[in-house]
Amino acid sequence: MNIPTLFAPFKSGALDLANRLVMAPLTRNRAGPGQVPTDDTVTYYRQRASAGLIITEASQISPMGQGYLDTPGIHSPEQIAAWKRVTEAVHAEGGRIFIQLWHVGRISHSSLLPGGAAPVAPSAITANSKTFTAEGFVDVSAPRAMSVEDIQATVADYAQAARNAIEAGFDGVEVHAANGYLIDQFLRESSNHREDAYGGGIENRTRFLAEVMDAIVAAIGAERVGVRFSPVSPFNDVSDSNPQALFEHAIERIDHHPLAYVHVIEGATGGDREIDPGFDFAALRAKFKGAWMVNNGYDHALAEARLAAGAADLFCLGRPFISNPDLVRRLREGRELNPLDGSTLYGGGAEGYTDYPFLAG
Ligand code: 8OZ
Repeated sequence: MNIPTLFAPFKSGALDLANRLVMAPLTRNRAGPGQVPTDDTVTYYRQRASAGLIITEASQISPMGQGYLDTPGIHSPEQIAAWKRVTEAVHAEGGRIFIQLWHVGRISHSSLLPGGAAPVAPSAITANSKTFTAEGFVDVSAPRAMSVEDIQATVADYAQAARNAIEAGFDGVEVHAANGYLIDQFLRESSNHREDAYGGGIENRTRFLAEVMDAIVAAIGAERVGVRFSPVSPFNDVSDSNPQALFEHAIERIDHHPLAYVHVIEGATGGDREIDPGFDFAALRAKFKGAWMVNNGYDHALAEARLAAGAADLFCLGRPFISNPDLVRRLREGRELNPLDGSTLYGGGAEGYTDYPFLAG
């Protein structure tokens, strides 16, 4: 029997990866003025290029898509030029890199938005959630409900951001449809009370997702597009009475495109994997033809076990990639991992970003 290992190459569609370990998208709040990636960002991603695939930190598609201090964008010429240096550095090391396309919707604060604007959302419902601004952690601002024209303009912003990503040299894009941000706000009952074609039943609540995916696929081709869901996560104050039906329909609706992958957060984001034991991830996967990527609390043993069981193709690790630039080698050789310094996750400079040590030799 030929049991695949995490350390063997993975090929599917346009994905051609050196191994099955993926660096998760990780918000680090270290962009420079103009929300532009810095020299340290280039170094940080270059150091981690031995991941089979890097998914960048969430990067806003437009100024209105920003929700936290100092997160990078992929909408201005300066941002595109800076990301180009990142992709060149990763490619020079033989790595692959997708950028995560992000619109936060209502998870934002007016102080971060153009002209002090209110955040936008499917409905004018304030999230019980906090964000990080120049003043520290604060409650998110009250959003205004998007008009149909706002929705159409935002779909166009996603497509343009995807084109920008290709111009910047990315191997593809991951659409962030998880964690209670804009697309997830449209999907879930708790945040979407619209009475038009974008709200109500599952067919309508999945419409915005489908339009975003269609527009991005038309812009850059399906094989370069992945999407991330967190079907049972309550993160950022979203919930739904029937996530199984909702997310199965979401996948049915986009699976006609030969997408690069679907990426799911199993359980609560950054927390309990078993938050909803009734949710059937295998049934969700059965709706999708392409590569299946999983995330949440994986270590080497759990990833190998789930790979051997055929439960997933690609395994995302987050925090271990922050503190171990050479994580793939450490796992392959069974070496000890550097501990994570939780105090340097968000914001700051090189400390806790580019100064975690590699193994010698
Ligand atoms: C942590 C802090 C800020 C944002 C997510 C983009 O949860 C995030 C995020 C995580 O997807």
